[in-house]
Amino acid sequence: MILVGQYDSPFVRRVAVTLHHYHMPFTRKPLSVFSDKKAVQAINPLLRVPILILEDGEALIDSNAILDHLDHVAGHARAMTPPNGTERRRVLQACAVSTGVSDKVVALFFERTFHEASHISKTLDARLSSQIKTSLEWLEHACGTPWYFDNKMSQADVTIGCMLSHLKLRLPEFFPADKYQKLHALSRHCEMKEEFDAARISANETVPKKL
Ligand SMILES: N[C@@H](CCC(=O)N[C@@H](CS)C(=O)NCC(=O)O)C(=O)O
Repeated sequence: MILVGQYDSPFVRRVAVTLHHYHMPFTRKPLSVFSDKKAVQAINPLLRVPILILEDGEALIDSNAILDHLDHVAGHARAMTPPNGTERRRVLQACAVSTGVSDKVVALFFERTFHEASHISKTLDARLSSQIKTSLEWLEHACGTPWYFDNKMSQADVTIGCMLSHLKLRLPEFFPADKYQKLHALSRHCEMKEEFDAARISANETVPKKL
């Protein structure tokens, strides 16, 4: 399998961490949605990553659809998203809020990076900022220890861990050291795991200053 995308994307990284956790071999093509536009769009019309190219050449897009496939291949006993019931709903809801935060962080970072200061929409900036803040508070409130749902690592941990490392990279002011103590502890716990370490962002995986 080939995973397309850079690890500064929380969506690409959640797929990579999951692949490592399941010990599924893959190679990576760290294409950029900016500097490798043509190559990415040739595989995904949305010009987005992650893309996972399967052994037979089929290209899967969207991290949720990719993880659904990987869980299926891993089987119920190993899948990090429970197969059904309350447990499944809880994990999927935590993932939905967490990937939603990442969507808002990407949108706000793009708004601030790709517009001249005078062209940044103050109302949009305030809306995105409030969505990020209230969602982080929601996640902090429900966060357990050592894992999000107490004793068992799940896809919620992978997704929240990747969301937090991306947030710290792009908009660190939203995640101060003296707030969100449970999420800080979860982030540290995740980043110490082998599968997170194997999907570390390298210095050349960046976003250009201009579009
Ligand atoms: N819902 C998608 C979101 C993927 C996403 O937003 N990827 C970003 C990278 S962080 C991207 O490729 N953005 C380029 C663009 O949309 O122009 C997923 O879960 O895979």
